[in-house]
Amino acid sequence: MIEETKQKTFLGFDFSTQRLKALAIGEDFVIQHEADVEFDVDLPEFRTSGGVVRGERGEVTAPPLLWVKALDMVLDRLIVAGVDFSNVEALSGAGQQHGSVWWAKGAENKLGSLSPDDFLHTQLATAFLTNSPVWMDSSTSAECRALEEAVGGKQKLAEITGSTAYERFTGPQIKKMYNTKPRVYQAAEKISLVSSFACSLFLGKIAPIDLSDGSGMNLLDIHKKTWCETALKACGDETLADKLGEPVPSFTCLGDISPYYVQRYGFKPDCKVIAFTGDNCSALAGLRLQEGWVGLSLGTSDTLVLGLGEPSAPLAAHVLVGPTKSVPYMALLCFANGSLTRQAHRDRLAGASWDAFNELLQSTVRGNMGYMGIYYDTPEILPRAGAGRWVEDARGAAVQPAPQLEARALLEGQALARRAHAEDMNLKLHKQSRLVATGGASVNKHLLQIFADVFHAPVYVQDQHANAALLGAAIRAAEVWAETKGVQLKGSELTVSPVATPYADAETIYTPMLERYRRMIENIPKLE
Ligand code: 5FX
Repeated sequence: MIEETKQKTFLGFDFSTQRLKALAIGEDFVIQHEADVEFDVDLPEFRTSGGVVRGERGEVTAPPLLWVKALDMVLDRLIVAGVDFSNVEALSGAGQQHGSVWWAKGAENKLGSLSPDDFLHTQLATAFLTNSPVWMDSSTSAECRALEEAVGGKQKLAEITGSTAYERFTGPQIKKMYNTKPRVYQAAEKISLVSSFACSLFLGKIAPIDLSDGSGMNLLDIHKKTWCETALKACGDETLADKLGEPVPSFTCLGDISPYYVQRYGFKPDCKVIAFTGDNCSALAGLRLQEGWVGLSLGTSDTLVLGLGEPSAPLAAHVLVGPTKSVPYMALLCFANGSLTRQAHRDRLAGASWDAFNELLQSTVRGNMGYMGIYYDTPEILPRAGAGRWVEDARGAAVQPAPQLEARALLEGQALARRAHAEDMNLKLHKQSRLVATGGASVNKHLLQIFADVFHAPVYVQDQHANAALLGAAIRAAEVWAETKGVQLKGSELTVSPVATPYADAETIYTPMLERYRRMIENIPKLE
């Protein structure tokens, strides 16, 4: 008798700004199938541009029904791609961070009694009270200042919630709704994040907010892992805690998939739904980061995702509760001057060729004979400073050195900045630490070598999938499912060997340069 061996499948979804993406992996975490829906192109009836609708005063929203309809479509596309839903053991997802979904009264009932004969979007057409403010919204500056004041100042809010107040964070957004559209606020049965809203669609009831994405609201006490009463009071009224519900760890198995998907799509009745989380949190899982590791996304801007043991209270950047069991906290750091700045100086110093630029680098030594540079072509976020260029020699005198010295000064300066600010966020590098690079510039081995030396840690490249958040959603589904079942999955390591390892003397060269970098930024004019 031939025994059928069904490959266990895990699904991940990413409700991002411009599209809904879905992916299936096997027990070995290898990608089997993918599908996606692009909001502007596939759902033109919602009239979004880049997945959002822009108002006149910095308001940016998206219609939640667009996301619901996209789910109907992406599930069909997964079938066409070859996914057999009856093999899916568990699913999870990621969502753009900070956006809020305002559920109308009776919405949870609708979620719990969906008919398999009809589309989700027709059954949920009246489930939402308003368009969802999303992370690109910048209209809540007044609410931010008021929240900081109510809690006892910028520093205090950062200590409690992991971030000073930001316009796109959900607390200030809720406060604006409470002040300007009190009827929507009052009528809301529940308020979800995009991630927990998406999870609710699968669960058939309103899903709890997870602690990691919940840390992007300016409302969560990241130490106690409960809502901060003072922040809640400053952003709404006594009903807000109930509207938000109790937050749960991101690695919570929330239960079985709604019967809707069993009857309509052939999912197993016991397919597990794992709490969804924010896209950046999910990326940490997709990069398989551990405590003391660094995710390095080298794009237009450079974004670092850090695995932390303990939180810090940053006046810039964000600390979030960790999305996986092995990472108690994480940090998110964004440097505005990334690849665009690297390219502009490559063009200036070597013409439009990375090979020519890398030759310049090769003709210099590690530590650059003491030449150091800070290059901001665009105003910098970390530290907050205007555009400018500061280059000095070993004695600290301002200079304009030869092109090859500038080439190295630029890249070493960027890597030193990434390490200094990561350490300010409480990153503790240790013997097992590593950097996992993604993004366009992660193909440049010379750049990665500099990062390896400056961090004194090997650099790996995420080569399985460019979208770490999407992959992370499926991996989280697999890992949480395996833990609840007490089984070991074959899910493999990221890559077998690092693409760059630090030279033995790297620490001696770069530790003093880190101190010099700190002194240099002291003297750079800061923006408020
Ligand atoms: C992070 O704080 C952000 O606002 C963005 O990265 C969104 O999560 C993008 F979806």
